[in-house]
Amino acid sequence: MMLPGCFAWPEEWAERYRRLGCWRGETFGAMLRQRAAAHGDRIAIVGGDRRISYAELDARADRLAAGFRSLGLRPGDRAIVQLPNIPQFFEVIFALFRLGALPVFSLPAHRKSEIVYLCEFAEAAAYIIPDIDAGFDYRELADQVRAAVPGLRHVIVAGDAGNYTALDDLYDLCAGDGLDAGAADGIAGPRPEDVAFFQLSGGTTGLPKLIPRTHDDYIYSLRRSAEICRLNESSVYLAVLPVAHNYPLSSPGTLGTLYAGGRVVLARSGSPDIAFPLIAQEGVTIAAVVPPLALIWLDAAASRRCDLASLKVLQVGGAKFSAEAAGRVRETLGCTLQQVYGMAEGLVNYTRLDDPEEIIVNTQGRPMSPYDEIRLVDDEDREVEPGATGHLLTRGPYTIRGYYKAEEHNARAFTADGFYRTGDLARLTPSGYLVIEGRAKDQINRGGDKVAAEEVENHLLAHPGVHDAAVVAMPDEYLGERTCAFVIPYPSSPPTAAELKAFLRERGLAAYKIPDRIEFTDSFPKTGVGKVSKKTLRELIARKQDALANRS
Ligand code: J2J
Repeated sequence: MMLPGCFAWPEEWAERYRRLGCWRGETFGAMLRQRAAAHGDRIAIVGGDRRISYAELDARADRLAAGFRSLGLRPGDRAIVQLPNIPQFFEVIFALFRLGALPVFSLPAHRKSEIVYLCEFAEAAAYIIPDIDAGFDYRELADQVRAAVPGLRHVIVAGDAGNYTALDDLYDLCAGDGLDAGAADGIAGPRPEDVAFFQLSGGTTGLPKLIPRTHDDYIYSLRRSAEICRLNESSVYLAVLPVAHNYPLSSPGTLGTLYAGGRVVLARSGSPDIAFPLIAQEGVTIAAVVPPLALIWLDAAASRRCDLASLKVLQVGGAKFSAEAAGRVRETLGCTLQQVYGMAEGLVNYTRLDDPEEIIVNTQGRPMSPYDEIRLVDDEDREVEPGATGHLLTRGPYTIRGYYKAEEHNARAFTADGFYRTGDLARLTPSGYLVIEGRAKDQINRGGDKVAAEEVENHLLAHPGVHDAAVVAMPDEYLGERTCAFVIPYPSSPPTAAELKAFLRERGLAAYKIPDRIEFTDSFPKTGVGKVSKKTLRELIARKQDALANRS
């Protein structure tokens, strides 16, 4: 039975995806076991001064799974995993997979507001964190989360645990009691069709949605991604983006690299000072970045001596990469650019490595699976003319059929026949490649970090001096977009912009969601039917910025 609150694929579709060979009945636990059998001594993960072989990763995942079980974690339990790019991330998630407990992947930037919500909504049994990362003490965050969520049973800390449970101690809690692919002590391991974990949606609503991904569907996406990116045992993948995010996790990402028996190199930051020496030392063959980071790499490579000879593929995705910058990648970095347009809900598109340069530079790729279905429709869900821009809808062997416990939202986010409404505006080239032309969803894409306007608006509305708020994207040369909040204050107690930002921080909102700019106004422009016209607000702020830029 599917976890309550999760939508399974209708049985005839599940059968079809099995018959077509997409879903092959694999699980993450078994996948690691097989890779350890085939490549035991090869290095799977490099992070800091640790080099972990496949055999070691497999054994440590077993020991940790047994430790989690001794602690009281059970199959089906949810664990919020908020770890940075450290090797323990992989030991933790494979241990949870083996146990059949479900990671909920949060980002290192999330704070009290996001984590409390996730713990409550997912009814989490455990919260797994580092001690201190990037100068932030996650144990203090855990103190606040514990106070707000009494149901949270365990806080597990990688590093100095303080008052909490040390991750390190769990490896030896039951020496010798490894979990044999999850089957020990009557615990049946998860089945391939079971939900393996939850990803977070970029979000368009007040609260982020949880995306249930099954072993079968996700492993299919890893296999296809690894094929398209031509990964094999000699591939070395550099992870600079936060590894919990769907893109560096699966496109092909760290898990796709492990699927192919390659090596994952973890970087704590994407800065060229850290990433470039790692590329040279470890012989990195493929790396994945977001557009703002690609721009930094292009500038750095053009202005300094660096040895990037091993790098064959630079993937750029998460937000639109300008054709101008895309055109500079091959010459400046000496590697092939691969554009990646994907989403945690499923559908991922790649330009292929041997595509003509014109396609690589100007498109966001084509679907990775021949069984991905794409529809481009107008506001009334009618197919648009060939070549015209429309709302992109999709359905396929690794695209979810519904968010977790979100019946009402699902009715809007999916069509009756199971297509996901991506919220993106796209057109198809005659050769079947997608070009992303914009977005219809109420979201700001801040250089790959997604900000749901409504979530920020709700926090602003909680301030006693705010009568109304509307959050929109404003163009930004570097990040593509930044966030601007238009605020109608109460005349009796108008807050300042600095006060509002401090207020949002105080409420525990992740830093990337704090508006970059706040504009006070006494009314909002309206659409014909009387709704706030965000289009007009976007145009207003873009004009203001233009005027500013021209003055300086
Ligand atoms: C324009 N917009 C893009 C691109 C994502 C691979 C790659 C990215 C993600 C991701 C992912 C874009 N050009 N190249 O999960 O596996 C915007 C779209 C999309 C949304 C999804 C993967 N690549 N986008 O970014 O769930 O608006 O996944 O719907 O975070 O990012 O965001 P997210």
